[in-house]
Amino acid sequence: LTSLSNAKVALVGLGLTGMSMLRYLLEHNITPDVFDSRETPPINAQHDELLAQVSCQFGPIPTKQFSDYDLVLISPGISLKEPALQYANSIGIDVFCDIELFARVNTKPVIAVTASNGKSTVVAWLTDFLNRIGKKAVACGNFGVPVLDVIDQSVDVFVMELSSFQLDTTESLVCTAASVLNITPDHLDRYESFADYAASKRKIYRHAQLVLANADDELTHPLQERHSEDSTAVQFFGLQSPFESMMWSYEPATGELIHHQNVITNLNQGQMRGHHNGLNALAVLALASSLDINVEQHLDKLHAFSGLVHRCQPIKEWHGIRFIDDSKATNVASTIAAVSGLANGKNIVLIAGGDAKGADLSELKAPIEPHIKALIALGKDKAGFAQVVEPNVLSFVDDMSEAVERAIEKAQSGDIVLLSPACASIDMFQNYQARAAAFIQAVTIQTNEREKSE
Ligand code: UMA
Ligand code: ADP
Repeated sequence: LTSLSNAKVALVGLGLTGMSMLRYLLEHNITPDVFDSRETPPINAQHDELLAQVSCQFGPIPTKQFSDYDLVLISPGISLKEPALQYANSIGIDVFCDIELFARVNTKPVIAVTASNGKSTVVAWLTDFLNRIGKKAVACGNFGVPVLDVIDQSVDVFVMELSSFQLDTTESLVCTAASVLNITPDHLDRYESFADYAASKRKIYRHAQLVLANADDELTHPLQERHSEDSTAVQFFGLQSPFESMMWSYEPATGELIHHQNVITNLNQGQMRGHHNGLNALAVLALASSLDINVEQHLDKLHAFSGLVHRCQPIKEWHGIRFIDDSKATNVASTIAAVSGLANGKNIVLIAGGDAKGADLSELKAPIEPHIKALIALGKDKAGFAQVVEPNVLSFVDDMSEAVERAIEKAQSGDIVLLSPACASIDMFQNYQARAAAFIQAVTIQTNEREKSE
């Protein structure tokens, strides 16, 4: 950081990441100028004191704004396509995010995880597992804990969730182990192509001592992005398959978790369900092993994890109908995982929709249609669900309360009412937690009212 003490630094974004960068820079006697492209960014009163120490400029950022800066530190929510950032890049000004700043300063072990789906689950599960073993692990990054907020903590290992937005401007992160769990279309509104999005994810492997890739998903395999071919170990996890170098595998028919050829435990001994969680469990074991832990001695601790809220979480059972909150399913692949993991014949009443972020919703059709009794669509891109099911199975609604009302009408004992939107929530709600809260509230109120009137 000493190299920055005389530098002219701009900081863009006033969210969680922006405020963590600002706090960190001020603590190190670096005073940036602060920008946010919104006219009135949401400012939390607790940050007034920090913001009083810097010059702030809000609203559209002029293209040449950063011409005389040495460094532009950006938040992940702002696109690199923003003209002012494109221009700064084009004239050779450094533009990077908090993860790169962390990488240049950090000296402690890091395990880094990215994916289209399962990042938070694996990060939380691995952190839980390591802590139960007695290692001090801290989950951070896209997980909701900016890395500069925890960088000075005394830890054995940082377990870092990284988004493609963060990886776009991260060059020098050294990791004990790094994994891309899977890659399916997401965030296509921010990338030129799916290939660009995938390449951004694989940047996580650049300086990893151990690369963990998904045997069944070629896009996760390390390619030319790997720098130090010589010293990097590569392991694979995936479904049982004859893939030669696969070390960790999952047998969906039985739930067995296998290391090399040996069954070491069974997913069903714990509380996590669904094939996707079999794969997530393998990733936890493989990544923990990179810390020289003999995971086979601690399998009871793997099974102690009960999952994160809003990921296929049971809410209520009423008249034999199970209500499940999977509000965190913000893309097509996560909804496919939820429906195929939970379905039993044609018993799913699905509530879906929101901002599809440019995704092709018709890709839901083949995997989910056989399981869908009724699909209730809401939100900005609800019309896209006409490509998923036949018109007699589809209803359009305006809000979550109406969606739940319609779902209760359609469901019978033995069915599941599943909120798994395949879309972001931002068009109707503050975030996916608020969307879940609206679902849970509607389910609670409407089932209680029906109960009373019976
Ligand atoms: N924004 C502007 N103008 C600006 C700066 C931001 O319009 O100048 C908008 C963005 O478009 C976005 C919002 O402000 O809609 C928030 O952006 P931000 O970068 O300030 O977000 P933070 O509050 O710093 O939160 C970010 C991650 N959010 C995003 O990448 C959008 C959080 O991940 C992460 O937990 C946090 O940093 C700490 O690392 C959330 C997320 O949705 C959970 N991530 C995406 C995902 O998982 O799919 C990538
Ligand atoms: P992320 O942090 O990548 O968004 P989460 O762990 O929060 O991932 O899970 C998001 C959604 O994806 C949830 O709906 C969850 O049920 C589903 N999911 C979790 N793990 C996987 C996986 N390995 N493959 C596909 N879907 C998954």
